[in-house]
Amino acid sequence: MPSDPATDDQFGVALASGDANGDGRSELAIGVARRQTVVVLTGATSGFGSTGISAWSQDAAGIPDSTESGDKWGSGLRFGHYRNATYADLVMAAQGENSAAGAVTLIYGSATGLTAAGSTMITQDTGGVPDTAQAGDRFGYLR
Ligand SMILES: [Ca+2]
Ligand SMILES: [Ca+2]
Repeated sequence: MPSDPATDDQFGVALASGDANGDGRSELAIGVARRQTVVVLTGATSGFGSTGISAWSQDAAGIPDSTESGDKWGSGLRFGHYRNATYADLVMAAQGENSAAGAVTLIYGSATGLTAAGSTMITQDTGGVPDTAQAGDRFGYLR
């Protein structure tokens, strides 16, 4: 596991399963919202092990925006097939982004699992999305 547990990390505040690498076995995404991190365990015939673990944040290469205290990135998680039927993609909510205006990041699945390539962040200021991002909107709040 990346990093050690600390008080109030909120490890597991959100959970989602989906087959990001198209091998028929689900990956498990775990939100660690107070660490602005999402940990993904890769499904395998032997079950989850110490390999096949990745950690995602807004500071990861190719992921939009940057990590700020209070983003609560990973406070909501969903897998879905937004691009094709084979690889499940992961949507991550950051309800605290920009003074809790909120944001949603979409990371696509691929043959090698989730990839930063093509990842995108959606807010109420994204073209075509109604309204404007305002403090406290909590866009993407899932609960
Ligand atoms: Ca899989
Ligand atoms: Ca941010």
